[in-house]
Amino acid sequence: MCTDCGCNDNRQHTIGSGDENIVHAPHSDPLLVQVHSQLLLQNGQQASRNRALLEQHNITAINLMSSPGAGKTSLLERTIDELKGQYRLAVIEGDLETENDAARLRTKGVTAIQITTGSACHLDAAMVSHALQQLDLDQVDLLFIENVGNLVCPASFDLGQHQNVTLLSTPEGDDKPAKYPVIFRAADLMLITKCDLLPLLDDFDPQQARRYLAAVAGDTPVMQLSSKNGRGIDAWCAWLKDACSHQWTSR
Ligand SMILES: Nc1nc2c(ncn2[C@@H]2O[C@H](COP(=O)(O)OP(=O)(O)OP(=O)(O)O)[C@@H](O)[C@H]2O)c(=O)[nH]1
Ligand SMILES: [Mg+2]
Repeated sequence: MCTDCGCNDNRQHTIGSGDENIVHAPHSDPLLVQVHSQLLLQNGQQASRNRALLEQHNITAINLMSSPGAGKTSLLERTIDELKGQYRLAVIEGDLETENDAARLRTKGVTAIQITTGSACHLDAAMVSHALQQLDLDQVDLLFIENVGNLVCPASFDLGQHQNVTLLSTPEGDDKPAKYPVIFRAADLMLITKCDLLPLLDDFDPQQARRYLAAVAGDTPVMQLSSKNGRGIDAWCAWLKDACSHQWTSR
């Protein structure tokens, strides 16, 4: 897909039905590894600058990551309804194409900057830096960054955020933390979304999802919610308020 994170690396791999049939992908070409390392180093430097800028303006930044369609924008719509009167909110939206998500959020009365990445399957710190230049940072308390829908690459790119939130929607299956550990390990909070669908899904067990998460990410907190019926949104907003009350200083 993208040209810089290595996800289009054509390494051979096979997945079988049992452990004996799993062939682990071989290590990449050392030159490729070097290029990726350099890229991640530069990204990290830009992310540190982004974070310092946000902190100069007392802004808390939350990076939302999930597979496509897990409910990131719907959650933001709900969250904006709940918090609009209490915090000055802004959103940076990441998608390959279209301004649809930013347009949805603007109807809620918040500033939303859309980044269209073209072919890149994640946001990076330079893209976020560019978007930050379009915001009046003195008018923002809480900034959401909705990353491109993808359970792999976004985890590798620091954007300058203060907290990572990874969404797992119930129709995706409860085994995703086990299969995509990197993005769940990066999370400061996992949200199990679309919980209104649980009565219809006979094979999503929230306790099993929590166990899979614990196996890869220890005691990362988990919340269950639904943007459709509003259950769990209070606890999520309380978590956000707690994040906003924190005095962030550059790591
Ligand atoms: N039943 C149910 N559907 C939901 C919920 N949240 C979102 N959806 C639906 O899921 C679909 C995708 O929701 P979005 O909020 O656009 O998902 P997204 O993660 O922002 O998607 P991308 O930006 O494309 O990655 C829409 O049809 C939503 O109506 C929920 O809590 N319950
Ligand atoms: Mg979206």
